[in-house]
Formats: sequence, structure tokens, C-alpha cells
Amino acid sequence: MRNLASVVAVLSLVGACGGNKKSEPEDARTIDAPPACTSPIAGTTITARQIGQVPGGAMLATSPPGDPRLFVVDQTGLIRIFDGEQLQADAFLDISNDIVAGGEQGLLGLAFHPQYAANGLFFVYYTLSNANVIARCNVSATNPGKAMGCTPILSVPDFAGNHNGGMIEFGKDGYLYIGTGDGGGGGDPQRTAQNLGNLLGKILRIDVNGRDAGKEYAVPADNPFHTEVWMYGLRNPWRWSFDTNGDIWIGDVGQGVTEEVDVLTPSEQKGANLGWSIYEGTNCCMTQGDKCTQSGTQAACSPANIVMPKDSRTHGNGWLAIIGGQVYRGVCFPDMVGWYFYTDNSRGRLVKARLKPDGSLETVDVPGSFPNNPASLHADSRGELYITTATNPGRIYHLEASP
Ligand SMILES: [Ca+2]
Repeated sequence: MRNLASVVAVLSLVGACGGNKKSEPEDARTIDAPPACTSPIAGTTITARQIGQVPGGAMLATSPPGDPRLFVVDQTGLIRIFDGEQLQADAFLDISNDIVAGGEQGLLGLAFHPQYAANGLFFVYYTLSNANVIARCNVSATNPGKAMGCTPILSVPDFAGNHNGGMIEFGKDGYLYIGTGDGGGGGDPQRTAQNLGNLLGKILRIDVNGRDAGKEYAVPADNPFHTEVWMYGLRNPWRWSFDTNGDIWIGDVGQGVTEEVDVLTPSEQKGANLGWSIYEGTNCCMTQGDKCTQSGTQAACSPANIVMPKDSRTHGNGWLAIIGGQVYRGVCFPDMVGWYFYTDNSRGRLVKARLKPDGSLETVDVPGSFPNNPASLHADSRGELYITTATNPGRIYHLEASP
């Protein structure tokens, strides 16, 4: 992803919790709805309410199943907890000395094991200078606000500082899905995305509950190529998510012309080729040197067996690096339910979309002003959506609706 602000660690916990804080009841941890809306609020006027900030860039906000706390990924290598919208003084995890951060690199992803409450396991995605690493971590047995540490389980060699993917999420099948970028540079210089022997430019799928010989995980028997690869042909799937029905919604960051949204139902996902770097969006991408240009003959590209995007947004219209979001499945704002919200790193815009019966996408530009330099738009385990920003400090906003 381009334009992601370089972030410098400023470790100042005092006064780091900004935004509109509310006075919470003592039993805030036990109520099963966000503090802002203990009863549903009708309306279609969408706003983003800042609930806090963290010293480094805020890459993602998510939470374990059934857990009312919000866990925020700080690009510099920390995971911080908001409890009742209050930033907790002690970081949940600090691996800042074990990673390389800045630009598009750093601690980029977090996913809690579906049985986190019982096994205390969670997974992170971070970068080194020459690899993207997925690590298994565990929480303290005695302190739910403190992680013990992480063990790398998969390292994907990388050759450039950009296009690192970074999103990880568990599917309904219990497997961990991992989004990797094409490695970087420009124009897919090493042709990784279409190379099924390379784990870059892919959505991977692994079984973290199993162990193949020599591995810290197992490759599911029904993976299409008998490797970790689940889908291929991606450039930089910076942010993506599963809907509750198993559909995957991917924001794949484009090269010089087109940002794309890909939506695949569960039956469409296995082995899917999303096109890069044969196509950028729906344009034949004649890769020359490190450039993908549209000057070549379109006949050189065949769309056969390629899954085309459901939505394309051009740089000519001000899109530069799409931030894939998530379908709202919360209970607070019933008029948001079923809509997928997404944005762009270059400016504070918001679009909502939903699949029509014919498989095409209905899209609506959401009026209003939304956070600049967003890094993610993702749900907590209750389905509430949060925008986080790659600014310094990184800000966290709750997406809300009102009449
Ligand atoms: Ca890279």
C-alpha cells in the first residue's frame, strides 16, 4: 500500500487516551452491546466517533469472541486494549524489538483463535526486513490483560518493503486465512502473484490446530494445490474480511490505475485467481519492467478463469490505496446491517455496498466527513465497525448511525 504514513514510536501512555470518553457503569464488561448504544438506534446518517488513540499507527481494531474489550494493533509492535473505551496503561503485547516497522511494515494483523476463551491463543502478522511472519501467541494464564509472547509458525520470504499484505482472520471452517502481498516494488517484478510455487500475492489457508511434519501447522487436505495457497493473483490485499455467511470481501490495492473490491462466496473461493498481475482491476495489465501499463494490446490478456472485481475505483477519481472493510453485522445500528463499508487511504471517504441477487454490487457513496489516512475498517466480535488511522498518533473511531 502506498501513502501509509511512516510512523515513529512515541511511547507516552500519559494522556494517550483521547476522543469522547463516556462514563461507564461498573458492569460495562458484562453488557453485550457497545457503550454508545445499549439499545438499537435507527437511522442512516453515518458518522465516525473517535473513541481513543494510540501512540503508533493504529493498524487494526478487533476483539476475541464474546470479549467486550477492543484490541488495537499498533504498527510499532504493540497491541493495546481499550476497556469501556478506556486505553489500558499496560500494553497487551510488545514485540517492538522483534519486528521491522515503518512505512508499510510493522505489526499489521491480529486474529484471535475461535476458542480463545479456552485456549488463550491468538495470531499476529508482522514484517522483518526480508520476510512476513505469522506467529502464534498466548495470553497469560493469570492476567487477561497481558500476553506471554509469540512463536513464529510461518515465514514468507519477501524482497521489498512494500506490498506486505498483513490481514489474518479465521474462517467459519476454523482455518486461519492469511493475506500476502506480491512482495513489492511495482508491477509484480518477480511475477509472484501468478506463481503457485510462491506464497506471495496469495490468500493462504492453514490449520493451526494440526501439525504437519516439520511445520507448526497443517495444510488442510482440501486446499486446492496441496500447499498453503487458497487463492492467488493478488497484489496487496491490505485489508479484507469474512462476512458471517462466509463470503470474503477483499480490498486489493492497485498499481497505477485501479483499486478493486473482490467478493467471493464460499463456493467461489477455493483456488480462485483474482487476476494480478495479468489484470489490474478489469484492465489488461501489460507489465513492462517494473510498470504495469494499459498501453499494450488488450488481446494479450484472457479473462478465462479469472475472477473479476465487483467494484473498481480509479486513481483518476481520487482513489489511491483502497482500505477494504467489513459487512456490518452488529445490533446497535439496524439500518447499517448487511452493508459492507470501505474507504481509501488517500482521503476520508466512505462507501457502502451490498451484493444484489444477480451477483453484482450496489454501491452508495456515504455523505459526510470521515477519518483521513485510514489503515483499517474492521469489526469487533460483536460486529461493531471501527476505523483506525495510520496517523501518529493512530486514532480509533466507532462507526455509528443516527436518524
Ligand atoms: Ca514486501
